[in-house]
Amino acid sequence: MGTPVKDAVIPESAPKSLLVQKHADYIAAYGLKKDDYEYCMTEYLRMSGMYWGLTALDLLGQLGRMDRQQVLDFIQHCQHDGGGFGASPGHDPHLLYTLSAVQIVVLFEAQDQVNVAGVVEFIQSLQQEDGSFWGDKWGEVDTRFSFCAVACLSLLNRLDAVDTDKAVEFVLSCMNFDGGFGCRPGSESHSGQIYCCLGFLALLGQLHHVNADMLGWWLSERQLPSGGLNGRPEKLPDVCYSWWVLASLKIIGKLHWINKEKLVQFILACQDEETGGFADRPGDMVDPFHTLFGVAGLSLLGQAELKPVNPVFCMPEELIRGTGIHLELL
Ligand code: BD7
Ligand code: ZN
Repeated sequence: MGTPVKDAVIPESAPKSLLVQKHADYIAAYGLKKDDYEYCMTEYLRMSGMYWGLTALDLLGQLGRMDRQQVLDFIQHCQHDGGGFGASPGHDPHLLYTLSAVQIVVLFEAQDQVNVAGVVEFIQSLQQEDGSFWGDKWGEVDTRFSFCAVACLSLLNRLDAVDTDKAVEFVLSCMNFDGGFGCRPGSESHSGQIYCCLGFLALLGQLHHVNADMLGWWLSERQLPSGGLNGRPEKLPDVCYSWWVLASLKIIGKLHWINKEKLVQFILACQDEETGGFADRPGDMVDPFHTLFGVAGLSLLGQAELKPVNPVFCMPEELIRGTGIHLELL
């Protein structure tokens, strides 16, 4: 007898169609309950939370429901003199929240409302001799930060500000024998990290370094009998990993290597019919993070009611086209 596969169970009663209006209402209401326990507990990642909610709403075609100026005021309060953004006012600047802030600025086409030159200087100051990036002044290195840096600079059309050759050299040094990528040289492959490294290479026109057949095989092995995808072998499926894995497959031209119908069925089953929103797995509590990646995953799978999503930025394709960014996928 082999080891049983860890997997989710989809109840017969689970939703089978996309609850567009429920999700839009859930997101629009989330930002209003500022005294909520859940809301307060997520202050340390608020800027990303705003990006998740606003992007989900935009993909659902309802960004116009949010107060644009209120969001931009918040963002301005989070920018430091050095140019970087913190998660909330008074929080230290970090590349993670700087990317979320830049993504929101692009969603609202509000590039004139922030100190762009400062953002560029902040990112520039974090690149190291070996091409890697620190996330902030404390010096942690991670391929996520390489992606954040290059994604921000691409959106701001300032890739000239860093040494991209060195940056590529570092990310390639994190490639493993299984074709995947980890957070640093020698770290094990992880689908979140793979997504960041593929997005990074796509933005710099360096995807030819990737072994698409080997990596595509590893990624498609993430699909479980329930139809959901996990992030690493032996883990449970999770809606957000559907996104990291699916977007990665899209970038390397292997989206057809998974069973799309089964994945759509899994993602739809993660919706909460009563509250709106998506959970990580059927029956769990919903949150804005899994709601964005559920919606984005369905968009990548061709869901008609949603705007097409860009697999590298996880933003509406129409906006990325508008920036003039040149993105060559495999
Ligand atoms: C960061 C930077 C990027 O450039 C791209 C992606 C990321 C990951 C980041 C994000 O999505 N930003 O938009 N992830 C998070 O902010 C989540 C937040 C979270 C915390 C707790 C519960 C749910 C969400 N974080 C910090 C995570 O570690 C989540 C946690 C989790 C979600 N589901 C199960 N656990 N994991 C996660 O994002 O994994 C994907 C990932 C890992 C490494 C690199 C890139 C993606
Ligand atoms: Zn998750």
